[in-house]
Amino acid sequence: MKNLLITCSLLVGASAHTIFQELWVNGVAQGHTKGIRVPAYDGPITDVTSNDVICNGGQQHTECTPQMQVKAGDKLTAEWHHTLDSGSTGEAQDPIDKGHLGPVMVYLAKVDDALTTKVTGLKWFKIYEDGLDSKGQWAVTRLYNNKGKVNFTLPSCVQSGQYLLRAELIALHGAASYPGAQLYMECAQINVTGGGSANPPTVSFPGAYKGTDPGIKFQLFYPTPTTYTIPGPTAFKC
Ligand SMILES: *[C@@H]1O[C@H](CO)[C@@H](O)[C@H](O)[C@H]1NC(C)=O
Ligand SMILES: *[C@@H]1O[C@H](CO)[C@@H](O)[C@H](O)[C@H]1NC(C)=O
Ligand SMILES: [Cu+2]
Repeated sequence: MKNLLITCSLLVGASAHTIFQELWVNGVAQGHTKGIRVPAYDGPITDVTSNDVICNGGQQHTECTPQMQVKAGDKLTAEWHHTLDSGSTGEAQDPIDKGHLGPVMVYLAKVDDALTTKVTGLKWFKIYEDGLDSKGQWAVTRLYNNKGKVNFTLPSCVQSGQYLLRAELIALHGAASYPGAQLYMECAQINVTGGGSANPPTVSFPGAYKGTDPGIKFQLFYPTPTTYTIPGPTAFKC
């Protein structure tokens, strides 16, 4: 790789949180941390007005790998683990502490060059969201039970080209006041082929969330919630 203002070093954080660190395409793993701007530290972002909420701060690629090749309509899987090296340890806090309950979301932003693009100033649209179901189970519990994996579909009508794919999990155990909700997000670099001509409405990061959003300032305990409003726009469908 040449002329990249990024490093390829792998630094491992040590705290009880989580990192999106592997993308699967149609059931095939693309490689651990490959094509994902993984952070050195697994801790959350809590300031929803900060640029850190875009793709987890000024974090580095750990691999100088290029875009992952995906086709519009492909089945994708985002895989989270507690730390970058906890995936095979079987520890109870992998993929995340069970008490870190909340929603899971996926966004896309079209870019000229996914490998080198800056993360500021991009226009994002949501393609997946999962919150609290009618039985009272949270998206994070489903993620935990699926060993960190979340399946979603890349809409078949999105335009071909390069994107950052922002996969996000919000833990609400401290969200009764703001700042308190813990936002965990990383951005994968993808190159989409076989797309359509969709022109979905977009939002900005920061900007898409406010500290007063009912899905950001949220009482997780007493009484046990029965409904939850996922923050951000509704997920785009073709
Ligand atoms: C997710 O997709 C994979 C294949 O891509 C499949 O094996 C797995 O059962 C799916 N998981 C869920 C929870 O649907
Ligand atoms: C993206 O896919 C197109 C079509 O296959 C290909 O021509 C192009 O080289 C790819 N770009 C990158 C950066 O992978
Ligand atoms: Cu945590």
